[in-house]
Amino acid sequence: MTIDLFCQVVDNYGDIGVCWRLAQQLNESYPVRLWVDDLSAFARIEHHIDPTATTQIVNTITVLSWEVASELQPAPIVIEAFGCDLPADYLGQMPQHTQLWLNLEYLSAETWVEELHLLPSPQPNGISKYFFFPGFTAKTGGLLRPSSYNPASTSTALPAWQSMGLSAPTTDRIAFVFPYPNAPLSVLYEALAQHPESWTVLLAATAPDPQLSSYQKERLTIQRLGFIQQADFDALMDYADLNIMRGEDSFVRAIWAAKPFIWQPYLQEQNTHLEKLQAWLTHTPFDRAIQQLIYDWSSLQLNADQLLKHLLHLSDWQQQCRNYAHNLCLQDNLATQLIAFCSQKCQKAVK
Ligand code: TRH
Repeated sequence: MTIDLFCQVVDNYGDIGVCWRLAQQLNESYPVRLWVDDLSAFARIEHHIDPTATTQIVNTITVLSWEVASELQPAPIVIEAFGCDLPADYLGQMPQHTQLWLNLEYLSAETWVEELHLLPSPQPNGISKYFFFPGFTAKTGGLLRPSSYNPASTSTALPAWQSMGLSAPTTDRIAFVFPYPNAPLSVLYEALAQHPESWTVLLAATAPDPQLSSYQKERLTIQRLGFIQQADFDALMDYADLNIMRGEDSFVRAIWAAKPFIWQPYLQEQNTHLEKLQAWLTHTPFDRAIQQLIYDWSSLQLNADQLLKHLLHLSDWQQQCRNYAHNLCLQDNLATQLIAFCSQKCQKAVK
């Protein structure tokens, strides 16, 4: 049972970030062909990808450019990520070959997700497409989680500093920061500079250049990263003392790192992203002050004293994050749930 997973890179790296993670986990059970419309974005987060090759195999996964979609037969199981429109020729051929078609939706903690998860929707080519919603509750498709993840013993591996072009930080603490351009980084720098311990800030490739006062320059070490592989990105989250993440994919991975973290959701019109953020926060076991801190980062209301207060009690904050990761682990992860659904549906089709 081959799975075709289709990824369209809309903007940023979340689409390919989620798809690459998912492809590797599904590939533990079924052969996977990952179709990507923008291989150059993929190559930035996975250095084994050749952006000019329309067909290649990386980590035993066949990676295909959308350009060759008319040349190959559709797989028995087809997953489109985030409602991407599949190539027309491919859609036309699906009825002869495809048993199950799924749309992997964006992550949301809003309550309507439970009602829509796994609903079928008949399509013009005659096949029903099922909506698969990731989520935080038992009635959703769960979260992408490393398959070997154990909340009781999270990774203590050293990041591959040299291969990332970095020297190992020598400060007391490390903050790993992957923000949207409007994030209140000046507040972060102000708080970290006042902290009694010394801090290194690892700034992701896409982050704005830091604007520091001379006092902050003395107190803080800033290391700017180039684009690093997703596996290295994850290792940094596991190693850092504070993760400031964004979007969808790095946010979920930060949960499993079980270190103090702040999530900044993808910016949407009319502040819809703040509603999404609030829906998630009310699901978390974080205390009121931590919830407020995370909300205020995205609503741009945060002040340095508020952040510093939590940085001075990092171990309390970390314990809350550990408990949260532990609780969420009681739920099957997204890849396991997807595989179970595919097996159930395809068995029915064979009978
Ligand atoms: O890049 P993002 O902002 O992606 C966003 C969101 O997913 C959003 O929900 C979606 O609607 C929009 O894209 C289209 O943030 P995200 O989701 O955290 O994805 C970033 C991925 O890129 C993640 O897998 C980590 C990876 N990455 C690296 O591996 N190396 C790097 O150097 C960088 C900067 C990122």
